[in-house]
Amino acid sequence: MTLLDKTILLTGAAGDIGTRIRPYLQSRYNRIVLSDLNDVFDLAENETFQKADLVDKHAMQKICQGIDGVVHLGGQSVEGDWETVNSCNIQGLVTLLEAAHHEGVKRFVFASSNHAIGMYSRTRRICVDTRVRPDSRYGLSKAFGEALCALYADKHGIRCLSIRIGNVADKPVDLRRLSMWIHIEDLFQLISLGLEHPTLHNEIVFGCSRNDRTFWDNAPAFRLGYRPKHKAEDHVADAMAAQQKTCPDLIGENFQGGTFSSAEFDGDLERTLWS
Ligand code: 15L
Repeated sequence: MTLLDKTILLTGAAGDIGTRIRPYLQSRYNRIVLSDLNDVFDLAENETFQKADLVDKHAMQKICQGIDGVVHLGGQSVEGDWETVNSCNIQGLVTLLEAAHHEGVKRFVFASSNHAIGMYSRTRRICVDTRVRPDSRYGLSKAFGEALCALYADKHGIRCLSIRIGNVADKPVDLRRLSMWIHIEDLFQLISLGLEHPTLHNEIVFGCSRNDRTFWDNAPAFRLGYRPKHKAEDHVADAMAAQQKTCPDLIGENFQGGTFSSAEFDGDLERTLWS
């Protein structure tokens, strides 16, 4: 198969999604630059690795040289204290996008998260224009990232796609994930739309497969041409069996963000759910 003549930077390459997505990138693009704070192993012929910290301005400028498109999975991927979230996900993203702009990078795919809208009730069906309702400091950093992408798209012409990823796994691991699971092959489809769609300006899409129980109206993704292949419902028996083994979470079970929503929760449950 002929590979597209593009150089793609993948941050967070040593992480779970980074590791899963690498074979797909390898089979589609000519050159892939992997980056992470941790080591990455088993490089393919068309992969190189640069160990780098997202907040290191000089390292980010160097790494963005000659890059056509960035797939940004790096940073903090779960809840953290303010200092960590600020450094990894706020400062780190600012540094990377600023470097991308400086080096003339044309495309930026941002791994946002369902936790940007995790305080919505599971009874609500929302679209990407529904206002953000972060369920955590981590979720807030993802909402910030989506807004930062808008700024760099509108002011500097970088074509941006923010993917509010649900949950990447071999199959949905509980009841909540039946609504928001995404197979890695479907996620790659979204990523490649971000890297290649000819008229993309700046979009937010939900990163989920063909899930009957979805909380989300994913019309912008379908308009870009997204056609997910995988269905959470094909794994319903396994997901329900796994759900039986999870600890009850009387707060989290109401919210799209699950345990991220219930962590540190001391608010007014009814008022939050119905507003
Ligand atoms: C996320 O954003 C996290 O990165 C991942 O670890 C999962 O917790 C996922 O959301 C989820 O909501 O299942």
